[in-house]
Amino acid sequence: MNEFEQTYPFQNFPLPYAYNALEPYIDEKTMHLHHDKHLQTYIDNLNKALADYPQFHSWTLEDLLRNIDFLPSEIQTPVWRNAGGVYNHQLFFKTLKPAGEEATSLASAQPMVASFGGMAAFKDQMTEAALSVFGSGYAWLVMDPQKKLSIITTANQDTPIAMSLYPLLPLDVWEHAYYLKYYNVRADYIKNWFSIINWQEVAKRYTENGGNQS
Ligand code: MN3
Repeated sequence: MNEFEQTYPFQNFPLPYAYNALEPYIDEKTMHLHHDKHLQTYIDNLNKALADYPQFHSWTLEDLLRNIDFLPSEIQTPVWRNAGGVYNHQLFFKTLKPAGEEATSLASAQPMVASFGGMAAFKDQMTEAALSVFGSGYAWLVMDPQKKLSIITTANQDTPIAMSLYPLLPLDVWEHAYYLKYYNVRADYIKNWFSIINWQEVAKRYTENGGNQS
């Protein structure tokens, strides 16, 4: 079972790398707080919201987020916010990797960034989107049902899953993701994030969902 197949009670999966593995781009303390405190709080609150509703205990995060209207109205908001928080963070952490493996990783990116005009153009568009998020949210590389790729932004813990879009790569631009190291300079955090993208993982999601490798 992986992060996205699990059901109630949801649990926090360990990071697929050490807490300090993303240094110097993301610092160890931020990773501890982000994974062990912020993500854990979403998990705890999601479990709390669902505790008295056993009819949803076999639903995955995607089931919950795609069918939020079928939930009793009193738990729609907490489940929406917290299931989104769990899903978005699990994908964010999973699509990062230690710096220094860029060559193989970048080769995996080619089929996806080609549709934006190459890596430089992709970076420009992703950066522009991430800088445009007002307050807390994410920038995303997503795939639509016709397999077309695009870059979108979402607010808070809203997730593309609920918009019939398949998320390939999230960039968390909540201040908790970068403030300890970068303070208010979101642009520097974004610039460095490009060095620690796990493009192999992103490419795996892309092909598993029917993306064209040519
Ligand atoms: Mn976050």
